[in-house]
This record gives sequence, structure tokens and C-alpha cells, in this order.
Amino acid sequence: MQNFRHYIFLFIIIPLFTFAEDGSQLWLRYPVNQKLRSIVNSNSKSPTLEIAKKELNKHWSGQPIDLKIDKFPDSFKDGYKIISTPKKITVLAKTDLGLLYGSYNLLNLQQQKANLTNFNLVEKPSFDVRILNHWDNLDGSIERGYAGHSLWKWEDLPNIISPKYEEYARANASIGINATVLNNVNASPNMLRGDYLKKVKILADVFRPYGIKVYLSVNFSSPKVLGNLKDSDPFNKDVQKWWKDKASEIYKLIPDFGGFLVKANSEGEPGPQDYGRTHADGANMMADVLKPYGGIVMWRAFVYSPSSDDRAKQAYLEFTPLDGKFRDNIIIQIKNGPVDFQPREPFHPLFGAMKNTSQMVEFQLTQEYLGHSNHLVYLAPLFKENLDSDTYSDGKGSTIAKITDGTLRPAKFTAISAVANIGEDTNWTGHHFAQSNWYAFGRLAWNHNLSSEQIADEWIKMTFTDDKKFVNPVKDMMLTSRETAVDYMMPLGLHHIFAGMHHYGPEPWGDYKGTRADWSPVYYHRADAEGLGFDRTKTGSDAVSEYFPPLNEMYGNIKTTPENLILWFHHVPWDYKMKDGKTMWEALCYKYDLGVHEVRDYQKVWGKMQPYVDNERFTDVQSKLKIQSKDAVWWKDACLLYFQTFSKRPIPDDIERPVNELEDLKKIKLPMGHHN
Ligand code: BDP
Repeated sequence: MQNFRHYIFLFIIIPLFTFAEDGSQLWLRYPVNQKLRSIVNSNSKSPTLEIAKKELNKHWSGQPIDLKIDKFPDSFKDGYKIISTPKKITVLAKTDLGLLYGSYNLLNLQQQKANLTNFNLVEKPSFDVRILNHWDNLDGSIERGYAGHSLWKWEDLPNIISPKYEEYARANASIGINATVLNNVNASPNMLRGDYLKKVKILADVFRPYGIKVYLSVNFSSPKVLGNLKDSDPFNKDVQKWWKDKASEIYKLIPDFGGFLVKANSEGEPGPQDYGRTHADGANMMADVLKPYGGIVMWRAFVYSPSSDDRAKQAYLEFTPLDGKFRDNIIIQIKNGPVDFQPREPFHPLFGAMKNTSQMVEFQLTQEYLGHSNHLVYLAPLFKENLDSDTYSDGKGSTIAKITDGTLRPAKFTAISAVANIGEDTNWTGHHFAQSNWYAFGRLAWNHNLSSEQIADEWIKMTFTDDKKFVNPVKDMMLTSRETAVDYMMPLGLHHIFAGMHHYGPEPWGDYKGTRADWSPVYYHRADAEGLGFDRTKTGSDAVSEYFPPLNEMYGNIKTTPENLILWFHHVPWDYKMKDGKTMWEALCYKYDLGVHEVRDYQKVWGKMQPYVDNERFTDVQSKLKIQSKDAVWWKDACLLYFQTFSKRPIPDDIERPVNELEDLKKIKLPMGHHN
């Protein structure tokens, strides 16, 4: 009998101790109260508030809480106010969603071990629409996805509803993300088929109480492909009617449907230019059919043309003449930089250049150009660098943040977006640290004044531990990780020298003759006997003239161009003297070498973290750092050995010798679906 009891005891205890930490809980590690309490009162009722109550009753271990709807100006949006005394906490908001956000913030602060007994806090979002863009295809694959298949089980919907849908909504709501585009910008027309819309409706129903609105990417040729019309010309009455009927069908199913995201006349996708119409003609047609329902159009500015002398100039050339021609429920969605989510780019010159058109930023969380889900790269510093860039469009202080959040120009609505890094992987994002990029986007979309450091601090404490011996070194590693990736991949303003179509690893020698020149690495770095870099000054492509003064002058002059962008704007002689006296060639060598050393340091730092972290996540991150470290050497050797064939100069003798042969590196060919 004694033994038997002993066994039962083990059966109960063992599973508790062997629970594998797999990262599936993200930053949502709220403690569960032993007894379910009823500590929340409210003067309102709704499914959204039911969630807030459930979360607080289950996870809040402090004083009783009042969730109260109160009068606030419209500009308060889904903001909230928290008044905390030792006896009671009151959360006040204009909307139920505001109360839910306030509740999540309390739980987040509790988890960060903040002092919660005496404080006042007022929060309101920087942007109205805080949206994730999923590049998910209807067959379950994800374009540029490195965390497994799509979360959306189109085959199973509308009948089977995966529990992941609600977990996804909860994670987003916990950081204030309030919108999602479900499908790839390279959109299948089938997305708008009746049977798919019924599936979309189910997702919208699951997301709604969490305050998340659904949007869809649409294919411009849908009327022709789905509706069997003779074309998809926006001036064709039948086409207009097709979209009108489609909108009515959608809103019957999803009354709060957000709107459309459109990639048109870009990388072979159809668009209004196919019929001699402009982006504005195409966008306005869609905006008109969505308008009666309150829907919006996010029209992307990601365009470039094989005939252009410089890809980085194209969007500005196509869009600035259309300023003022877009309906007020259209917003132009612009990637942070003028080329394509590179490790470092200057900001996109379209920002601020269209003074009578709403604009929003598109960031990329999925690490297409940053080591996929193998490299630890914390992106908040990249996002901040962009949002804080001064465009000088309306004089000094015209930052991208202020242009897009409505501060500088009155806007009907404001928005910010990011391409998601989420998939079916147990830990959602492939790399445990990539979760921090999802988190950082949500936090910055809510409040773009937060610092990268503050966000990293919160995320580490919520995801791992608040032990300073862990928080401080890991935070340092995160905060420097973006610059490190720039150092070992593309320092000094180099860009797009990635291999193949998969964009993993270096291929500076890549010259895809027969395809488009602007898809080849040699197009971007222009190495020759004289030097390296793309001349975008007046003597070159003159892309600098797309920037407002004084930036056009600053970037147009090699002496005043920031060195971290020097090869972006100039063709720089190998022996050009940098500010510290090194030649450009030497500077390049030292940067690559630094990048390698920085990653090796991360390996050491992480190694010391073992006592503070569960074994599973410890080993997962450790093995990914190993890959990152090898990749950094691969980048360094490939780029230095290849550029050396032009510079004909020695690699400075105090840096580590290459360990690879250029000829061997040139033979590496990874398949398109390559993930590690
Ligand atoms: C590039 C990606 C491509 C996307 C495109 C886009 O390589 O897969 O379709 O951007 O944003 O970064 O439309």
C-alpha cells in the first residue's frame, strides 16, 4: 500500500517537473492564482470585457480592480487610465477594448515585477491601425516564412477551429496589436471566393473580442479571374460593380472587416497600369466600394522597374506625381527603406514627400534578409532608427514617426504595419529571440516613444526571468545584435548582396545574366578596380535628389555622408580615408571581423546564462548561435575574398585570416526553401 501511494505521488509529480519548456507561451507567463477569485467589477458588459475579467480573475494577485467606461475625447481612442492605490485599482477607458488593454498592461507589469500599489498611468496608442501582414498562401506555405507552416488551416475551416487562433489573438491583444492581414501580398484571387470568405469570417469571429480586425490582400485581377470579366480595368463599369458586390458580400459576413492591402504592378503582380491607369485610379476604385462600410485600402509603394537606372528611385518617381489624388480612406504603405528590408538602408524618400496623402510604414519581422530564423537579431533598434529619421519634409523635426502618426499632418486615420514572423512552430517564430521582434513591433505601434532598451527589458523579464544577472547581459546582446548583423553581412551601407532567391548567405559575385539586372548582387555593390559602392549622387543615379534639403546635400557629399551609409550613396575608392584614418578597404575588413567577434561574444554570454534558463531554450538558442557564428565567418570570408579580387590589397594582419577558399564558397548552392 505504502508503495502504491508512492507511485501515485510520482505520477502526479513527475509530469510537473518534466514539462518541457518549448517557448509556446511567448511572453504570456502570468502566474495562475490557486483559487479562482472574483476581484473585478465593471460598469459595462461585452465579450471583450469577459476576457478582461477572466484574465484578471485568473492571473492577477493584487488588489481588487474596477474596469470602468468613462468619458474621454475621441482622440483617446482605445487608450486607458490606471489609478492604483494599495486598496484598489481603477482602470478607465472610452471603450471595452481600452479596458482590455489596461488589464493586459496590469498583468504585464505584474509579470515584470513592477511596483503596483501606488501609481497613475495614462496610455493611448500612437497609431490607429497596428497591423501584422501575414505572407501566408492558401496552400499553407508562407512566403519568406521561417517558422513552419501557416497558422491558418484553410482546409479545416470553417468547421474545425484550431485553438491556436485564439492564442494568436490573445498574444496580439496583450501588446495592443489590433489588426491582421491574413494572406500574402502576392495574393491569390481565390482569397475572395465565397467559400474562402466563409472561412475568413470564422477567424474574424474568433479575433473580434480581442479587438483584432481582419483585412485581406487582394489580387488586382480578381474581377477577371474570379468574375470572368473581360479585364480588371478600374474604369470598366462591370469591374467596379464586381468590386462593389464583393464588398457587400464580405461585409455581410464580417461587418467590421478592415479593408484591403494591395500589391499592384510590382514584381509581376497585376495592377491598374496594365490598363494605362495609375495607382490612384486603381486604389480609388477599391476605396469607393469600401467607404460605405468604413473600410480602408492600404496601397503598397513597393515598385521598381527593370528599365530604371536605380531601383531605389522608382517608388518616389511613380507616386509623388499622384499626391493628393487618393481618396481619404487610402493609405500608402511604404517599406522602411527604398530597396527591400536590408540590414541597413537609409529611410525611404517617399516619407514626407507626399504632403496630401496618408502614409504608413511597413517593417519586416520575418528575417528574410537577417539570417532567417537562425540568427539572433533584435529589430527594435532598426525600427527606431527609421521612425526617428528626420525627413526635413516640413522643416527640422519632421520624423517618420511624426509624419505617420498624425502629429505633423492631420490624418483621418494612422497606421503602422509589419510582415509577421509567425508560423506553426511550437515557439511561434522559429528562434526564441524572434518572439521579441513580434513583441517590439506591438509595443512600438502602441507607443513609438518607447526605447529599444525599455522594450527589451520588458520582454526579457516576461519571457525569461527578472534576475539581473540574466537581464543585463542578454539585453546588451539584444541591443547590439542588429549592428552586429550589419557588420558581418553588409557594413558601410552595402546592400542586397545575398545569395540566390532565398536570401540566406552571401553571393557578392552573383550576376544573374538573363534575368533582371536589379536582382543581381553586382548591381548593388558595383565593385571595380577603383572602388566599391553605388553612386547615387548627381554624377550617378542622383537618387540623393529625392531627399529634402539638407539631406540631399549631406548624402550627395562623400565627406558629410554618415559612414554607415557611405557605400549606399557613393562609389568609394578603395584607399579613401575614413574618419579614423583607415582606408575604406581596411574599414571594410575590420567591420566584417568585428561582426564575427561580436557573435562569438554572444556565444560566450549565452553560455554563462545556463543557470538562469530552462535547459530546452538554453540549448535551442545555443545551437542557433553556433550556426550564426559559422554564418558570420562565411559572410566575412566570402565578401572579403571576393572584394579583394578588385581591391588587390592585403587583409590587415591583425585580423583573423579567412578559413575558407573563395572558390569553395562560390560552389555553395542552397535550395529555395532553405531554412537553415
Ligand atoms: C521581397 C520579397 C518577396 C515579396 C516582396 C514584397 O523577397 O518575396 O513578395 O518583397 O514585399 O522582400 O512584395
